[in-house]
Amino acid sequence: MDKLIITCAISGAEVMKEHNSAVPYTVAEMVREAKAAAEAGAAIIHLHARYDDGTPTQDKDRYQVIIEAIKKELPHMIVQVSTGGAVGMSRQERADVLDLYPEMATLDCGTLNFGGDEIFVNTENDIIYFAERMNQQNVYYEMECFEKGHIDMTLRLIKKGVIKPPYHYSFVLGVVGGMTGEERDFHFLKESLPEGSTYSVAGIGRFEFTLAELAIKHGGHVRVGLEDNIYLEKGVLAKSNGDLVQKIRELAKKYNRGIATPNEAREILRMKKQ
Ligand code: KMH
Ligand code: ZN
Repeated sequence: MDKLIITCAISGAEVMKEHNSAVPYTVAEMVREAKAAAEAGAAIIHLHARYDDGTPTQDKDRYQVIIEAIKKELPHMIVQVSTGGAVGMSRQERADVLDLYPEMATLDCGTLNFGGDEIFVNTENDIIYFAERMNQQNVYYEMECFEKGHIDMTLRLIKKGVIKPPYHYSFVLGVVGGMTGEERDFHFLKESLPEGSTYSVAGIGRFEFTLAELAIKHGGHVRVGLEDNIYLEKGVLAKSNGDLVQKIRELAKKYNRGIATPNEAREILRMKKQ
């Protein structure tokens, strides 16, 4: 089995300090959380930019400042920017960060309910727009799938030549309105992937660690972080993103999976050399 790639979703766009005071907003807080995640073994930082008051933003200038600050401390780290942004943002707003030619970005592969009245909109044309832009700009994409229909969408777009290899997926499971992250969900999605794909899992809330363990056991990769889950265990808030990554590190030991460095992650995912 390949070494385990741990992604840490340090900030998100919805979780706030009121939920967990470690959620980073300022540039300094972003760097602190990225360093904690890296020290515990994360190879990839999944990043949503925030303004100092916590408001999520896709503004490329804000992203640039945060990425440069992270890279100053962690020059080898893979920074994966979000093109999902926050619920309600327009396609153009979400795409602003792509002007920075990031090394890696998310490609959200379908629409879903996001709890209450919220809908996270990703029309077929949105997906085509983001995929084509990232193809042109040589941005490596991680395809976020919140349910099986999203994988089916990628299969159609692969056939049309819109989505190009290497195929790297992320199963984001447990969102209110999306697919749950039970064991059968995991196997169903994994078995639906095209030949030669790599994948990572991101379990939301209570699914974070159970889903991670399945992926570790079956050769997949893992994302954790305050974006997805704020608890280290039931009723115990994580003190930092590093706590969550550390827990995955311990789980990986149980299954004899080594932990990939950022450069090893680039090899495993068949990313272009930087
Ligand atoms: N904040 C969610 C609405 C992504 O990063 O690409 C979308 C999201 C997906 O988090
Ligand atoms: Zn995200």
